[in-house]
Amino acid sequence: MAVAVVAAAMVVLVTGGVAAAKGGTIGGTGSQYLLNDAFTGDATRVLVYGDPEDEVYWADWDGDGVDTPTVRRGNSFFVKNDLGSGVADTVFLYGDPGDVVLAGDWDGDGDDTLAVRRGNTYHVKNSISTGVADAVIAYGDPGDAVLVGDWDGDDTDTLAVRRGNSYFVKNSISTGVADAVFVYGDPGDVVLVGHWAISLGADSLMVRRGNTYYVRNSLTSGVADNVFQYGNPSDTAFVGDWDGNGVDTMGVRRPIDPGDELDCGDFANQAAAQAYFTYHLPYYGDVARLDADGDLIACET
Ligand SMILES: [Ca+2]
Ligand SMILES: [Ca+2]
Ligand SMILES: [Ca+2]
Ligand SMILES: [Ca+2]
Repeated sequence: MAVAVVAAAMVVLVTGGVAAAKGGTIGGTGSQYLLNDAFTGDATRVLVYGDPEDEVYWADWDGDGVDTPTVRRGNSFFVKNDLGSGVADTVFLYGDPGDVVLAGDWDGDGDDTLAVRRGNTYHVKNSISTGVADAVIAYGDPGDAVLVGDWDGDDTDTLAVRRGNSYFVKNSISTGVADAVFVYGDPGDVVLVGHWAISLGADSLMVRRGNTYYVRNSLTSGVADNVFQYGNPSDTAFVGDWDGNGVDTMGVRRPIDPGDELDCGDFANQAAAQAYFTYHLPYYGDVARLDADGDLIACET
């Protein structure tokens, strides 16, 4: 892996776009997850889990090589360890309800566990259990977007902070300056972290623009090594290893298509109809045909 620059100090202060980070919550809405084991074609697995507004994390909770979802409600985590339908396999409590949490394999033993972020301090825990942190480190600034990945290929996940389109990579769970700095994409890009091919030694980035993804195979500046399209621009995208082959591929989160099942009379008031219309519009258009005159106001008469 080429190292672009060794940072003596991180002094650049640029606020980038929202980073969809490996490690953090995937964001978005909907209880349907459409996964693909390659970088082309249609979804090969469709999973429904949790509720549409749940906070969701995808990681390898049991160390079998397959990434699966966990839903967080307050400080309760509902872990699913396979990609089938059904209820949680495990429920555990962790941190405080308002904590920012990140998932990663901090100790390289194969399973992903949580770290709590408070400002620029990270309380790293190497087991899925309540109790004191195994390590507490400081990195970057409190407002930094942070990414989790195995940047050097030693099987342990560590942090990188993003400022605009600059990435400050740290290869150990320790306080200190960045081990490498590089630039990729634009400041407003959504960025995803993954291991894109067996032949690659470490994780690297892809940026998302609409439903087009620009994959870079190294932590260096330069043009994309692979460009592909997946899903719809309105989807929430995330990445993971769904078949356990060591390669991370695409998933998207999207609400379930409710079909044309409701009419204006089924809603308590116009506001409720409008909320339903607005929520589904980006994914399925006017699915319940609530906006007959096409002015984007539902059930106004
Ligand atoms: Ca797993
Ligand atoms: Ca671990
Ligand atoms: Ca590493
Ligand atoms: Ca895979």
